This record gives sequence, structure tokens and C-alpha cells, in this order.
Amino acid sequence: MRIFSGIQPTGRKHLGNYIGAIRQYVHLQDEGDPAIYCVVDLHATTIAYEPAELRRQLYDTTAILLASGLDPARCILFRQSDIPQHTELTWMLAATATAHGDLNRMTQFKEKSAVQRELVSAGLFFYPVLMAADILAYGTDLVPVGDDQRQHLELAREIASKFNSRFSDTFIVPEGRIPDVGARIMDLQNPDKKMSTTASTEAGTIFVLDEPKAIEKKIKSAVTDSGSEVRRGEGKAGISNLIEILAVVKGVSMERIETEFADSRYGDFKTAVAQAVVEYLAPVQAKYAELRDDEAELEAILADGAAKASAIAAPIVAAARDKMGLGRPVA
Ligand code: AQP
Repeated sequence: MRIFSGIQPTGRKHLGNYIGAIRQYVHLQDEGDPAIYCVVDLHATTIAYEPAELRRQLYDTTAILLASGLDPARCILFRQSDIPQHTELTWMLAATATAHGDLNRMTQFKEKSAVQRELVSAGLFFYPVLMAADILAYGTDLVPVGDDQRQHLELAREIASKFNSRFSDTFIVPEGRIPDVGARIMDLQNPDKKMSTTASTEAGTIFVLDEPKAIEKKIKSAVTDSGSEVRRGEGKAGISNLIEILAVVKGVSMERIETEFADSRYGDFKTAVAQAVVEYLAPVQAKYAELRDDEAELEAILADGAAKASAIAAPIVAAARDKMGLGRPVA
């Protein structure tokens, strides 16, 4: 089973990214044939950014992935812009298998374009096509993602099917793997919205590299309801989010957390969540500190990953190009 997923080099990855995606990447790395993980720097250029900052954040994200347990000997880890097939296939898919109307329906584009101050780029509109190209270029069977990528993944499947029916079977139509628990970690200050790199407040977002004190402060000031019972339910989005976080972090069910804290008040429960999250992230933070400064080593890992990724993507994209009638005919 071939596994592929991409993550943006936004540097300060948050607890939602960790629980919804990175945790799955690590679990799945031995199930993939191979498991391929891509730091999607081209996607990060679709909103305002600084080039030097992008490079720095790419190393931050790469080091977080390695510190979380990705092992370059057991998976392929590479940088998207090192493989030109991603951009080439984006055009091929956009031109022949992507409906403008489908891109118009994408909620992420609507949300992100609404908050751009200077330029709503065509790249932001094309973001889901680039994501489809990322996935399809590797003959991917399974895509581990958080819930916010459900719509984009569905479109990638639609694009693969359209291309296949027009040009004959070329791409595998991939399945998504969205975790049962922790697929949508919510903003601590606004628990009706997902925890997000670009749309959340600092206080509502726990970053993987946050100091223990900051984590405690953010969890203790998390917005809850006026009740007092530690259980999920209507009007209890804040407490439900904390229950979900604690369940994932402790590796137990949400029911078990509700039973364990049935007699606790919100304050004590929040203290327990904060302590558990601090302990959960501590080993990642320690390993990150060891790895981050050796940029030459990070580059070497990415270069090795790019060579392996290229060997997979090049023939798949060449076959698609040939079927489209582009370039010199393949004998
Ligand atoms: N709140 C979340 N809960 C669970 N999973 C999440 N993911 C994102 N937010 C949550 C998953 O993390 C993976 C990598 O995401 P990304 O950094 O490439 O960008 P994103 O999906 O656009 O989410 P971000 O990081 O919060 O950025 P913005 O602010 O741009 O939306 C994906 O698998 C995603 O599902």
C-alpha cells in the first residue's frame, strides 16, 4: 500500500497538525510501500510570505517531523519544490480534469481568500489541484490527513477519475485516512473553529514547540461553558475539545476520560490536560532541539528523499503526459 501526505512548512506546527496528521504519519511509516511525506513549500507560497522565512520554516518543519519519529530509513521525506513533476502535473490536471466550478466550491479557498489583505492569488485557487498532483504523482493508495482536508481529498479523487475516464486508466484513485479521534482539534479560544496556523489566535493555538508554561496558560484559559460536568454534549464544544485532546494524548477512549473525571471540576480537569500535553510534547521538543541546528544534515535527508521521490513520480507523470499527447511519443 502506497501512502502519501503533505504538510506545509509553516514552522510552528500546532497540536492539531500533530494529532490529526503527524501522529498518523509516524504510525503508518512501516505500513507504506513506501510511506512518502512531503513538506509542501509550493503550497506555502499561495499566501503572503517572506522567501528567507520560508526556507527557515522548512527546516523547522522538517526537524519537527524527524523529532516526532519519522525515520528516513523507513519512509521518504522530501521537499515538494525539489520535484518538478508536481508543478507539471498540476497544469496537466487543471487543464484536462478539473472543473472550475469544483474549485469554486472549495471552502478553504473561500475562507482564506476572504482574509488576504493584498493579493488573492490564482495559486490559492489552484491549491487543491496542486494537492491532487502531489498525491496522484506517486500512485498513492492512502492519504492520511485531518478532517479539514476531506473536501480537497474528495476533489483529488474526482480529478483522478475524470483523467482516467478521458485518457484511460492512469492514476490510482486514493482513499483518505482521517483519524476517528483527533481529526479536528478546535481553537481553544473559539472551539467552534478548528485550530489553525493562519486563522487562530495565539492564545487559542498550542504549538508543538510551546514552552510548558505557555501550554499550561493556554489550556487553563481555554473557553468552556458555564456548566461544570466533564462530558461531551450540546453547548460544550470547549470541554469536548479538551476531552478529545486528553483521550488522544493518553491513548484512551473519550468515554474513559469522562468516567475518570466524572467528579472533577473544570479547573482540575484543565490542570490534568495541561500536564498531559506538556508530557506528550516534551520528547518531541527535546529531539527537535538536538536536530534543528544541523541544516546540512536536514538538507542531506531531504536530498536523499527527493532522489527516491523522483524515481517514483517521474515515470507516472511521463505516462500521463504521453497519454495526453504531449511531448515526444513514448515508444
Ligand atoms: N485543527 C486540526 N486538527 C486536526 N488536524 C489538522 N490539520 C490541520 N489543522 C488540524 C491537519 O494537519 C495536516 C497538515 O496541515 P497543513 O499545515 O499542511 O495545513 P492546513 O491543513 O491548511 O492546516 P493549518 O496548519 O491549520 O493551516 P491553515 O491555517 O493554513 O489552515 C493536514 O493533514 C491537516 O488536515
